[in-house]
Amino acid sequence: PSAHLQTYAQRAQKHANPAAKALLETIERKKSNLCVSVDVTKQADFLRIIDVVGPYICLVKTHIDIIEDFDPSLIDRLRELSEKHDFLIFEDRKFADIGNTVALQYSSGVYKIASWSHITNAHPVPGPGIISGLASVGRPLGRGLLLLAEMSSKGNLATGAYTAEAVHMARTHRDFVVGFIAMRRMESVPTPDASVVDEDEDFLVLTPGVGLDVKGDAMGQQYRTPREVVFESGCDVIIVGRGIYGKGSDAEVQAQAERYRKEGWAAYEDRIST
Ligand code: BMP
Repeated sequence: PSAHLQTYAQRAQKHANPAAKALLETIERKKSNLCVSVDVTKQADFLRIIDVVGPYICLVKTHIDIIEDFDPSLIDRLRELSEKHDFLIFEDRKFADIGNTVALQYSSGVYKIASWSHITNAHPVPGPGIISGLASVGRPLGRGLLLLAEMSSKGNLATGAYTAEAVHMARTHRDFVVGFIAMRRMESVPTPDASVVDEDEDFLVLTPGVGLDVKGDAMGQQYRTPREVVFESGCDVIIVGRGIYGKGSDAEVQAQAERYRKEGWAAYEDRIST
């Protein structure tokens, strides 16, 4: 059966990439396909929110470059939280340059992303060299890469032939590309070279633009519910930002994390039982 009709545990057993395998195992162990995106600008808020939502998530998504008071000890604290609460880390860096440049951006600079982020992502726009560059750094460390095959925002250009080329690039680099940022499953996307299609492919689909209470924001973001994303569209992980961390008190943030975890998991259980 197609990957999305198997359990996360079954998929974990077969997955060759260590980061993807660990994520699938974590999802199963915690019964959570929820990734919280913690888009705040102060270290203290960042760490407090992650400590509150930690028990309910499989993955935390960061934009490390928006932290104003960043210093390298933040990464140690983040790592401690990831061990305390048993979740993986996804730096949403959206690399988008030639291979040589992204290899440097991934390994070096202030953030040294490859040294702490299990998963990161890239726009396919530069072509396959971006994967080679990132893989040269990430593969020896057991990291995984997601390609942005689609986006959640209104009017985005990642559609049609662009999405198909992204899927093709992933299919020809399965040792490092573990999945997609996308709004639906990609198995049925036809690629320019049918010979690279593998009936057993298992790309993880992580999906932002998830919200239960509002349909969008003032800058083009569009939200769907966990049920639409996981049950109807077959995606694997829901990514929720403001719907969780934007709710004020710690108690409310915790309640929202539990609410999204429950919704996402129920949608998955219904999916695999149909
Ligand atoms: P929110 O749930 O608050 O709208 O946040 C969504 C998060 O997902 C943001 O961190 C954003 O950068 C990211 N994201 C997105 O919204 N749409 C995409 O297509 C790709 C993203 O990475």
